[in-house]
Amino acid sequence: MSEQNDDSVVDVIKVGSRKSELALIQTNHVISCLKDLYPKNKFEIVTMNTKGDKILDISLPKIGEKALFTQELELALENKYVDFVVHSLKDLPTTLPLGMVLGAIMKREDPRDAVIMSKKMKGQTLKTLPEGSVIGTSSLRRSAQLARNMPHLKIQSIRGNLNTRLKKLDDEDGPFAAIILAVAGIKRMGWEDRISEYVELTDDEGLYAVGQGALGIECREADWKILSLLEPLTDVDTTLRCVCERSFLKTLGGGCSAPVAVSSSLVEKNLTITGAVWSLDGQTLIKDKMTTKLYLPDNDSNEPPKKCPYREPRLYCSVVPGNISDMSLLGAEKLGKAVANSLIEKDALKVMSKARNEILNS
Ligand code: DPM
Repeated sequence: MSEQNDDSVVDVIKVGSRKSELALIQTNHVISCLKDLYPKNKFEIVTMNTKGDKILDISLPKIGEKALFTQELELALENKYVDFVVHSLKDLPTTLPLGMVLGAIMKREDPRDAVIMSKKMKGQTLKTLPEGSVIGTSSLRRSAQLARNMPHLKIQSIRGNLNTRLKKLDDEDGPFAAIILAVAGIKRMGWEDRISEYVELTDDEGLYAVGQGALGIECREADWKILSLLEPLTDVDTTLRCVCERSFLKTLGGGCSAPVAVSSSLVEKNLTITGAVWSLDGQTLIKDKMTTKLYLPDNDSNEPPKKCPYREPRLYCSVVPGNISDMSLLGAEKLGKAVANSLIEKDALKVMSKARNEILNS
């Protein structure tokens, strides 16, 4: 009885999720981290199908909507039907709908891409696959990189959740020799033993999608209760890198409608980002790399983060700063912008709008 009267016992927290196995694995992971921190809280998952789950016969770039996998969940958030939603960060637009924020970005999994070979091609690599072998992907980024580096391969769109894709790959009568997927998703599904190689192409140094491998938790901007609950889940390194990557993408103005990729690192206090844009056929590649030193407190100092003293917390590409200093976040944001502007000077926007038109007319 005394438990019931305890002030710290709060209502059940409702967590929105897509219905796919991967989405549920990710949502359950976040809930289990929160249960470790707050053993008295209760969580309930509310699952939903999104437009992206329902439309399976049109390629994603052609649908061209930015919030394809998030819209229904965001509506549920807005209507207070759920309290937060766990997303793969790379599926989230760089600007969230009004009133929505990323309350936390969690520690990133391996952000690279990997190849899963069909059983009939076991032992092969992308390089050794016979001329004309079909690779399944609906990512423009992956197909542009493949077209550029592996011209002997054919690319064919493949849709559906990860389980569906693996089934299509293993179908004896199916067209696919291999598929390319994010290592993060493969690992979370427990399919690591199916990875046959990591995608490391000649001129790409393992470039990946903005935010790939990280989980973002979306909640209402004014919901301080949920915001303070989520704050300890923030991973400083991942958040700084992802703010930089998102600021790069935001400056380019790209959703998933053109082949864009990044690679980033934070070593000591040096934040580095490589950003790249391709033409659809991979023939044109515009790329640059920059580094900046961030104003991070030393690991052994107890110095509190420097906050803007006279304002509401500032957002960084819709990310709540958590316990990270504004100075370092501003540095990360500026670096992403600088690389994007350098690509723009080299005509990246022309390459991107050409890609968009080609998709719309295809
Ligand atoms: C986005 C892309 C893809 C997903 C585009 C891209 C891949 C689509 C495809 C924005 N979202 O990466 O260039 O390959 O046909 C997605 C996956 C994950 C999150 C699956 C994957 C899991 C990894 C993660 C789909 N979204 O990329 O293999 O959490 O980062």
